[in-house]
Amino acid sequence: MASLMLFVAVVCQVLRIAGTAFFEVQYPSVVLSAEVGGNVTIRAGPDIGSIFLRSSTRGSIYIDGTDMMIVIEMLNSLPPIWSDMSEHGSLGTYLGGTSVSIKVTAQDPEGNPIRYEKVSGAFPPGVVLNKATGEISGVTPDIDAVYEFGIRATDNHGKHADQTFTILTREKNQCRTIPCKNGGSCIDDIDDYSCSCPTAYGGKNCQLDCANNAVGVDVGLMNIPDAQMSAHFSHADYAAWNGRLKGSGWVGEQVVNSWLQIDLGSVMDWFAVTMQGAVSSSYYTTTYTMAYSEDGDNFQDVKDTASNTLIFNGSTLFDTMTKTILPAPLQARYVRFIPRTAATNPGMRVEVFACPK
Ligand SMILES: [Ca+2]
Ligand SMILES: [Ca+2]
Repeated sequence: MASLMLFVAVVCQVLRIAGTAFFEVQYPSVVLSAEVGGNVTIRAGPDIGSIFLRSSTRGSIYIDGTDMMIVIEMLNSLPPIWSDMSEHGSLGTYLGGTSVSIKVTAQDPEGNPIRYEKVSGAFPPGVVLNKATGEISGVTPDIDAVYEFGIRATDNHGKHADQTFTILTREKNQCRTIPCKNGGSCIDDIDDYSCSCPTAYGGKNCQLDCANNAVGVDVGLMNIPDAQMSAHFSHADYAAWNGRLKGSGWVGEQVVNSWLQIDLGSVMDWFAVTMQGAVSSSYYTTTYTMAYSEDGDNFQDVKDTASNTLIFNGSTLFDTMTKTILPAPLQARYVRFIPRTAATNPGMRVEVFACPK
């Protein structure tokens, strides 16, 4: 206090130069001057000394409402530093369908939290970045590809550092597990495979024996709904949807022009049928022809190699089942049974054997 009193006593003075009033505090190395109606100036320099504005540990120095201590902290903040990654930023090579979890890491010299974001390139499809943790995770795509991308690590002051990474993916050969049965050959595909089946077999893995693969008209299967069964001329008590194998049977009103039709739901490779008479002992079909169509409008008869319409043997009694295998498989969505000869009225219960395409 004594030295301050001395300081005030020694250096305070009011000057008047050219009619302008000044208040000036002088100390040997610093000068503070205030002009009436004008500026306040603190002068320091090599010739006279330095000026220090000091805050305590948690103190603030405000200029126009801005805490200069925070500004200084931001100016002094150093950008994050990426942890030493493998050569060229490679994050590894992965087979298609691999579940990955890789962490990229940067540290902030001041120990502040870091956010991560992709700033260039592309991640493999199905792989994402956790912006808070730097974890790159997902399931790698089933293709041969190189994915290069840049990730930016940013601290709480907006200081950032970028790093480039690469992930290599390799297509997986889905045929290695030999999925195709019955002599089918496997074709590898993206995320998948397909089987090229011998003629008699079908299904995804050629696992279906087409001539014995019932589409499900049978009452024990019911894959074909009633709405996919129709007929031309039906006996009042024996509608088309009764024409299921082991059901009660469809019965036409007359032999000529009657038919029962099954919509398989999609175009299939059609191989065979089974026919049974209706439950009534007087209603069964002894011979019949078949027509087929892919669109439901344009039907053609099942013919032999000489282009003669084939006549098939139906039931010899109302309850017998007769299976007929086509001379060669046909592509059909709609299969029509057309009675030619019958006991009393033509009646039938049917099943269709086919493989999905
Ligand atoms: Ca920092
Ligand atoms: Ca593949």
